[in-house]
Amino acid sequence: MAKKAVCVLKGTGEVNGTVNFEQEDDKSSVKLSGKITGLTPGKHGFHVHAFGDNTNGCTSAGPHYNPHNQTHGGPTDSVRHVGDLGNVIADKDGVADIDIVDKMVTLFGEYSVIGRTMVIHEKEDDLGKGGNEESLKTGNAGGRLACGVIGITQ
Ligand SMILES: [Cu+2]
Ligand SMILES: [Zn+2]
Repeated sequence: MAKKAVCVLKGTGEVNGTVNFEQEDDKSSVKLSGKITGLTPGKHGFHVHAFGDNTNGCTSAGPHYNPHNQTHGGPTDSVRHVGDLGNVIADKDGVADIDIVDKMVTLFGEYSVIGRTMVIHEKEDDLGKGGNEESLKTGNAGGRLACGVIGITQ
């Protein structure tokens, strides 16, 4: 049976948004749709982080969700964190429309992202190609502008 989830992103500034997840079954890709507003124009790193904890804001979400202990990469790379969804692109008004299909993020089974946190970042994710150590951990995407816990919806 198909599963749906939703994530409402909020931060300390003006960035906020909603992301809807939909997945037919455990073998199909997940579809993410939605919108984030209040961004600076251009690319912004977008990831699932490990913990569904926002106690101290987005920092408490921990690192990128990485159950298979890989290095950071882009969404089309075979070596990547499960949570690595690359970048979303904000237009001149600071609005990013989200339209992502991903085959590693899942709403099913042991590695389900439900209960974990989505984070939208200050800067572009270099997808692990930045040539430094941090690139292979975070993609040098900088600060966490907004985040929210991924929850079950109907
Ligand atoms: Cu992130
Ligand atoms: Zn990563």
